Amino acid sequence: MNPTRSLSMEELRSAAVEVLKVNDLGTMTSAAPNLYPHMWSWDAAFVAIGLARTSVPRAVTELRSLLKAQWSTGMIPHIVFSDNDTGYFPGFDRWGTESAAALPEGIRSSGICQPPVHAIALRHIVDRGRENGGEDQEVAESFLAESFDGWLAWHRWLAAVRDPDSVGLVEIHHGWESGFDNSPRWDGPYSRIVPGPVPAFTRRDVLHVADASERPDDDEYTKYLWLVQQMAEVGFDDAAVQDAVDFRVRDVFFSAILAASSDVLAGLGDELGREHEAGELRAMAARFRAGVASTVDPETGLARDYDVLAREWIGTETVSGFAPLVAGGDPALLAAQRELLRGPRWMGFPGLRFPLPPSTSPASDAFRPRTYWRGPVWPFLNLLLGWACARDGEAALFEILRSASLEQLSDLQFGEYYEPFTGEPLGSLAQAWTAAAALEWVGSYQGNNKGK
Ligand code: 9WN
Repeated sequence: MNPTRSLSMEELRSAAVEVLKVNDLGTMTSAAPNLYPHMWSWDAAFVAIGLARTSVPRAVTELRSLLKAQWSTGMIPHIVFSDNDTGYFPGFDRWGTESAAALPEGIRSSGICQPPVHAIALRHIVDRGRENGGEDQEVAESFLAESFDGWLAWHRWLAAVRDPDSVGLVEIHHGWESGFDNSPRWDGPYSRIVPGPVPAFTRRDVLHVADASERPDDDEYTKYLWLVQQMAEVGFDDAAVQDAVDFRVRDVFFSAILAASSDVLAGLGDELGREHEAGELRAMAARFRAGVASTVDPETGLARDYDVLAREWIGTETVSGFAPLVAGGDPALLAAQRELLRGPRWMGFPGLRFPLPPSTSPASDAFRPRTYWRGPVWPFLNLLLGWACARDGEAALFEILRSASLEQLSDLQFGEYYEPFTGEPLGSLAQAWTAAAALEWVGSYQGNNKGK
């Protein structure tokens, strides 16, 4: 967005605020008004980052609601269901988590998790609180003190339960855990799953998008439900799930987020005088950062996932290959990755509407420009990449991501994902984390330009 058009920036800000209001269910924010009428774990973290730009107390409420749903094991579930039982499939009744021993009393949640972006959101809340001072600062700091142990338990659970052999990579048991549901990353593992009988189902997601081909297909959904069923049969017990489930993959992008977030949580721990735990978190960050770096394919320069059951690397050309940029670490690796990201297979691919990375490289055979995680651009991911650039002092790439994102989002549609060549918003409109990303980009722009 042209910086001189500050009026548009203000318009973008207020439209984004409106979207978060539309999705506001009181103490949680729905991921989207129709398609996703519940709270999703990693969406909630991005939403909290956006909310912190408008109301620190409301941002705190968002994370507090999520943390209330934390299982006694430490896991934070990927969906916390609202009372809207009809809008989304699979709903709480289909998950079978009711009988899971670790589900907290009175909570309705799914039984799997999503990437741990939460400490990064908490850092944003504390920073905004301190900038504003007064009550905002008090609310943010007391939430930090109140919630630190919850986030710590979450990170410990991921490290102990999902990386029992300390390879520095998080094992996931469902494509939904990655948040990249039907990415070509998972085509290999899913192709080997032969689902047993799955009770009949009626999908609702396809009712809420203009074109059903923008979503995963029914065969994909049958496998998604089969995995849920396998986990439900063993009561979502951590050890039993690992033996029972047909999908076991070490997810490099999830691992990178755990590395980055653990460092951030360590910093917050220092502020609370929890040096011992901060040290533990820094060691965790180092372990997962090394795990992520160890997956990089020397030929393509991209990080890879690992299929545990098939014992093979997954080398698809998706944006998750840039996991090292999120994890941080070795300057030479990061410099090479930034060059690749800005190069002709990614942000520099000819004809892109905006220089923003598609979820799958357009140069790959797997690329589908309109289908969900198979090609479209996801705005929240660009915010995450931008955050990592700011952390690493990479002003040039940060600025490209920010100005392109502001341009993209100035259509005021807040699409869930975007067609890379036309810039058309796809999936759901008024998607909460897209609006939150807009608020954060606008806020960071205005914050840097105060008094100019
Ligand atoms: C399943 C809410 C979520 C995101 C995911 C995205 C999509 C759900 C779905 O929507 O997943 O969890 O039903 O398709 O893939 O990243 O958290 O926005």
